[in-house]
Amino acid sequence: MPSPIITTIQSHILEQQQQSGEASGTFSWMLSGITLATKMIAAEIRKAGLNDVYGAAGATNVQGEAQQKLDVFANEAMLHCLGMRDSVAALISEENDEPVIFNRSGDKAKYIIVFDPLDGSSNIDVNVNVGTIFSIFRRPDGVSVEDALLQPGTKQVAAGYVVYGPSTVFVYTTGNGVHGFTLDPAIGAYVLSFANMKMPEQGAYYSVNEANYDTFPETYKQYLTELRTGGLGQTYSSRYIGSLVADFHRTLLKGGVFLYPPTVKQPKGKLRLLYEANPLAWIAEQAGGRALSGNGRVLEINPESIHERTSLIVGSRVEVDRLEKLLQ
Ligand code: P6P
Repeated sequence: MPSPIITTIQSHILEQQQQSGEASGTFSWMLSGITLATKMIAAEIRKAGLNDVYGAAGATNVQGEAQQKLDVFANEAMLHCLGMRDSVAALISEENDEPVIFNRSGDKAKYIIVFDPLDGSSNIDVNVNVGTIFSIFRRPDGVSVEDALLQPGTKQVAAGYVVYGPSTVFVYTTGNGVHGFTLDPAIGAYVLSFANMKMPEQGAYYSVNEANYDTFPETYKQYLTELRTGGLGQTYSSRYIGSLVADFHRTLLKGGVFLYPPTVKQPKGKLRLLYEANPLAWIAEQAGGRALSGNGRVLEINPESIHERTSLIVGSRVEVDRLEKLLQ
């Protein structure tokens, strides 16, 4: 018999913001902009194939990637729902070359939100999980918006993602642990389904695009050989969905390691620091895991540009510790 007692993400966010000391109401009002936008995106994805949202939109984004129609829809949903929140000072999107800066009077516009509106969208047409990733920073008092756009991941005040899969799951942290909510389509609400998520100390999966193996730096090849030959005291299976949010979500739940090492094509790594690596790194650490860039902790990187890329190794402590030791 299902219980009628539920915890919605709205009530959970209000509790969290009281603990995190963010201004009452402002924070939850802003996060509600993200939950609304992701419900709109989920609804559109569920109809993919019936509503002419398959395929390319005919443009390319700042990354030089062909924008899918759903990329455009998702980006517009996030920009619209968040732009309406007067506590938002600026928005940075994977799909926009430049930041969207709101010249709002007074000091209310305190937050900068960076996001990838629809990560892995090339998988949409083959019905594979995709996701939205976001990260929220405060604009320090007395600092201009422009000067507050590039902050290290340690300064995040909230981070999360939504994975659009068999169910739509919203995972977030404000620094008090990691919590997951499942969208209940019957009532249109995100309902608490994973309280205080903890990443296993060690897992049974490693996740990497093996097609790039020959161009990995030697240390990464040695590491993968160790994983394959029981070097970490157990056998592993390989799982690679090719959709970062889906590969990360599995790693958060089951443990193991996801890695996107430097390659010849992307010597600095492929994944974007601000709206992919940073939010997932913070969630991993809050859940007891770790996240490295190959040159240290992801969260300590001082960004130099809003779309900069990084290598990413994220997952359980045992697996990430081992690679860190090999890299040293
Ligand atoms: P590759 C999707 O395009 C994406 O940005 C991430 O979602 C995913 O982890 C990665 O690229 C996959 O890249 O080079 O393995 O196809």
